[in-house]
Amino acid sequence: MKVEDYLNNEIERKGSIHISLLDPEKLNGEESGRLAKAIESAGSTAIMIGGSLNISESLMDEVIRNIKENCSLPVIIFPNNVNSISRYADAIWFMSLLNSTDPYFIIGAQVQGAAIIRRYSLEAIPMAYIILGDGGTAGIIGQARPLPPNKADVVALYALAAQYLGMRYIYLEGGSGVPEPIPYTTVGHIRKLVTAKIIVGGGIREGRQAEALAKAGADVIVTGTILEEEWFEGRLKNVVEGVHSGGRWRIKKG
Ligand code: 1GP
Repeated sequence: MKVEDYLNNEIERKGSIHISLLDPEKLNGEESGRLAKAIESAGSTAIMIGGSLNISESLMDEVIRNIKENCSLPVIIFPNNVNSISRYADAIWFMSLLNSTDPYFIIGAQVQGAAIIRRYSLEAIPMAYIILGDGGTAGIIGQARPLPPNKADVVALYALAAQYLGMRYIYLEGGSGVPEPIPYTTVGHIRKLVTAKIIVGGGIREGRQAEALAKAGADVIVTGTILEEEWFEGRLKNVVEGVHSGGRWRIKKG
């Protein structure tokens, strides 16, 4: 089954799903295998691989091969550039950083990456990437002009434009490791306007935050930084439970 169909089915079944993000720069092969097992047992639906700094294709290859040996979840590349494309992944977010000031991150890297994706027969899932607030390292590297997280009406128009351009997933990025996630009220406002799937990530550390974002309309919640803590398993489970509880609420509400 295609990864996009799998994600859509899981969203339909659970209301909202959780995806864990691993940054290859911070891992070696052995660690990534151990983390992948823990991620699967915590209830994540998929694993995303990517980071903003020091990524190479060989590093991506090594980490993805280890993950695939240790768990059965699909692996989706979350690219920062063309050097993130590995033949061993199941799919790649084919993403455009819509609020970048540099055309390279809107369409330039995509033109270069398209040939590689075709050569590796990777499934490309079209996704709009919109950076809000601080934006973390992704905002700096991607030359983003960050959108204020409380300006829901402006963010919503970016999301609507993305949907009209045919993007089926819209990622609202608050920035990895930021102190607070984006406001759930902003997610709720965008939910009313678009039917495309909404992904929310950046600064989510607690089940209650994940639950509020899912209830507001996030189809996918992504967390990465919590995996870097020594005893992360409890916190990860708590976040996944929050996502699924918010998802059940969405299904009930209809
Ligand atoms: C970063 O949104 C993701 O791209 C995850 O953020 O590392 O803060 O969980 P965290």
